[in-house]
Amino acid sequence: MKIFYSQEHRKRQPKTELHGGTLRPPFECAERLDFILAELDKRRFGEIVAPGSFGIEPVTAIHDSGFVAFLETAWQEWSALGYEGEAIPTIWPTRTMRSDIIPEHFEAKLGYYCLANETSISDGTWEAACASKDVALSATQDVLGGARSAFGLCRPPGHHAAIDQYGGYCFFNNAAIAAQHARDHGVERAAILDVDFHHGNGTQNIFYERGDVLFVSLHGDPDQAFPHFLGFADECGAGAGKGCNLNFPMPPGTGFDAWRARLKSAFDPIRRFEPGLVIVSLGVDTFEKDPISFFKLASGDFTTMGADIASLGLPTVFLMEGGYAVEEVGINTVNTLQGFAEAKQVPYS
Ligand code: SP5
Ligand code: ZN
Repeated sequence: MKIFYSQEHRKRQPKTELHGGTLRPPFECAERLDFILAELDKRRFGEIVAPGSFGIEPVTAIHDSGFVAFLETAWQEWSALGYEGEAIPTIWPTRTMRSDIIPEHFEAKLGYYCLANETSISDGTWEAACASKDVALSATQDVLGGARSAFGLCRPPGHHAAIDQYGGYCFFNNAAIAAQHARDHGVERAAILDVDFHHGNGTQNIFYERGDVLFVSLHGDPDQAFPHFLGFADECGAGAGKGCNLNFPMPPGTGFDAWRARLKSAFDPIRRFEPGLVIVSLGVDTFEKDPISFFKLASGDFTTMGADIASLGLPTVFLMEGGYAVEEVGINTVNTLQGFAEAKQVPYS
């Protein structure tokens, strides 16, 4: 399996995350990828490949162009305001105010385009986000070219990024950009299977009214977990997308047996959809020692998960999302990939 990876992610090294009322070093840090690379190297698993350059068009195919333009200059505009810290909004167009005006003032724009303010914008964020979508697109291109699977080692992650909003450590929705790329290159239907602990609100938002991309997400019950305001079981898609959005929220303490039963119950709908490929939003924050999550998966469970995903018999693009138990992120991620790669290949029928 090819592993697509770019050093560019290191350009994003934010210092602050708003957590529990204090600013702390972000859970989503560059070190996460160092542990994944070290584990790949230790097991001699996969071949590291640099991504190609796909330009901005695949991004604007998914995201709002005003949002993309905002991100491109956000750090410079923030810096020009003369503040000491990183860019974090303090005001939003919430329910009691107007959201129909795109503001001129940068502090208002920050609130307009941000959905969760744990995520600060720092120098290099744009460059890292651009490299991350190129990693996702390169992995997808590899599978479109005939590879059984590929891994896009994306950072920053993507599944919380909506059509015109960033947050939850995400700026561009890498999985959505990848799915659209597949659609534009001959794949009639694509499935996105989101196994990150958090609901993929951005991906759901992007494809909610589309019948050509199936979105399936297993996650912590939004009543109890971030992103709190989306990801409930009754969100099934709308219009042409009716029936193409499947949410499986689960309560605190959920272990692998219960989680796996939900995963398997998603396989029939995925097979019936007859996708040309499946994109896995691979977050390993379902791990029992994850510092911000509440599922109880053990490291060995990720191997089984990978093998289960292989049993779908579909061309598969894995894209990195979350996972914050930094020292185990490598083991859990590579267990998933290796579980997939070593599973007995069952032809899709
Ligand atoms: C890609 C991804 O996994 N993003 C996750 C973003 C989560 N951000 C805020 C989490 C707030 C968590 N509060 C948990 C308290 C645990 N004691
Ligand atoms: Zn997550």
